[in-house]
Order: sequence, then structure tokens, then C-alpha cells
Amino acid sequence: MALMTERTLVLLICVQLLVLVLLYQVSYDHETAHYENTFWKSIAIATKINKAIRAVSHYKQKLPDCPRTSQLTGGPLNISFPLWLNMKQVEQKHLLVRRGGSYSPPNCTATYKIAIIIPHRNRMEHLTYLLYHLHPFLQRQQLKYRIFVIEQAGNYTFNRGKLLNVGFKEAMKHENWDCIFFHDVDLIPEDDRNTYICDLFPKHASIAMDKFKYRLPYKHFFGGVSALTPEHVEKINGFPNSYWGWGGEDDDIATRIKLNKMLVARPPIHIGRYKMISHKRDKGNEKNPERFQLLKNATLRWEEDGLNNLEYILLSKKNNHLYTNITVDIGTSKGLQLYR
Ligand code: BGN
Repeated sequence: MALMTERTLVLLICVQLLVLVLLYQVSYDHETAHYENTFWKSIAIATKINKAIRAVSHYKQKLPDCPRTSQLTGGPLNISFPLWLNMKQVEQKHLLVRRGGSYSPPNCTATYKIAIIIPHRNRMEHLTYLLYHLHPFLQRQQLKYRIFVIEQAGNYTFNRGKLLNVGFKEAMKHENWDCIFFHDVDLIPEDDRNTYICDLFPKHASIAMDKFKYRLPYKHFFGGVSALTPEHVEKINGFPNSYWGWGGEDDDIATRIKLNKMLVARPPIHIGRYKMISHKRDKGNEKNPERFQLLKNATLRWEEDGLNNLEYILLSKKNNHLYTNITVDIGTSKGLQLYR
């Protein structure tokens, strides 16, 4: 058991009783032969002491460490998308998840604490499916985690890189996470052995997507799901803020990693498998014609375009049951003010 031994507890309770008896004596009013208010006050104090002792002993009863490799995980997963699934139903399945979408294993102290960042806009259906699969997946891995959904406000062109930067900044205000997973909303992991922890180098997790016939589309592909420690993120100055629309920002991130003399870690190809929820191209996330030019200049730009020039206006932060919902105004390609 705890550091607070049973003997200490008994001793503390005895001391309490003694205090109680003394107060009881003191509170006796000999003239009126009545016990005064002091008696009830002493009861209240004793209750408070008791509560405090219990809180301390509970705190000291540290749970055993979770094993480094969870015994609750299996292998390949059968990913299904139940028709008409809604968020309420997913919420009802996860009563152990605390508001804001955070979780700690109930029976052991997690070895790793991770944050999941999901850039998002108008994809509630995908988010529902992702959370339906991701919460149990992370829980089987016995991780301490919190899921952050970063919602771009307004209708201006989507900017994944900038939303990832906002997610990183905001998540780090909550906790000193060991590892941050940057996760597209439409990708579902298909194997329990795909461990959601960080590596020595930035990790690209979604290396085998069904969309690309479970192969890498090209050697330096870094899109979909990646995992970096806060130190990795700081080292590469975060992600580019300047890619508005679809494409290129992930290649820019791969370039930053290389420029900082880091390699890319990857799970084995039969494990880093993901199912993509099929969808049409989003309105407001058209292919970015400037991506080729931007990528050409990635080497010159990375030190000025990232965490150190990030500007946004936090519009709201809500602790939903299954995720922390952060809505931000990230402005437009012309700057922050013009959108207002
Ligand atoms: C690439 C895109 C990536 C995207 C993958 C997979 C570009 C930059 C061209 C210079 N890169 O072609 O952003 O993740 O396809 O769809 O468009």
C-alpha cells in the first residue's frame, strides 16, 4: 500500500478523537448546562481534518506503473463505419473519458502522456468516426492522453500547417506532453501495434494508407499522421504558416526535419496501416497553386515561417466530452487583420 501506513492513519484518527473530546469538554457551558455551538464547530473541523487526511492518503497511494508495452493490445483491427453513428452514442461508450477528451488509465500510472492534434473544419461525420475508433485504441495502449480539435473559423481557405502550430501552442499550455500526434481527421489506424508514442526522430506513422494501396506514395511522404516531441517541434520552428489550401505543407515539414539533420522514424509497413474515410475535396481546401514555389523556398523560409511568426486569435475553447474544441481565427494569406 501507500507510503502513509495504516499505523500512521490510526494514530492520526486517535489524535483527532482526542482533539474532539477536548473541544467537547471546553464547549460545555456550566451555567446553562448546555453544549455550545463550539461543539458543532469542532465537528465541522474534525470532518475537514478527516477529508484532508483521506485526500493525502489517496494521493500517496500511487498506482503501479503501467507496463511499457501494454498487454491490452492486439494486432490488426477490423475498422467499420457504423451507419448513422452520432457523437452522443460515442460519448455514451466512453464514461471514463474526462471532459476535454482526456484520459488516464484507471489502474496504473501511464508511462507516456500524449496529445493528439486534429486540424478540422466542417467534418463532424469524420470526427465522430475517428473518435469512435481512436479513444478505445489509445486506451488499450494504456496512455495518458488528451484530444484537441483545432477548428479554423470562417470560410477562408484552409491552412493545415498553421492549425497544427496553433494546436501545438495550445496543447502545451495544458501539460508538458511527451509526444504530440498530428492527426488528420479522416485517417483511422488499422493495427493495435501502431504505438502512439514518440521516437528518437520525428515519426511518420501513416506510411501505409489504403488510398495508396498500403504503400508510400513517394519516399519522403510525411502526410497524414505524424508524431513529434515538443523538442522536435521547437527545433524545426514548428510547421509552415504559409500554405493556404491543399498540398505541400507536409513536404515542407519533411524538408525542415532534413535541414535539422534529423531522420524520419517509421513503423513497419504492415503496422503503420490506415483506412481513409472517403470524401470529396472540401470546399475551401482547393489545391494550392503556390505550393510548388513555396516548397522550392522551404530552405530559405523555415527559420522565419513557423512558431516564431505565428499569429492567431483564439475565439473559443470548450471542453467537450470527447475532445477539447479550440476555435481560432487564423486570418488569411494577407494577414490576420484583413479577415476581421
Ligand atoms: C503530394 C502533395 C502532398 C500530399 C501528397 C499525398 C504537393 C507538393 C508538390 C510540390 N505535395 O503531391 O502534400 O500529402 O501528395 O496526397 O502537392
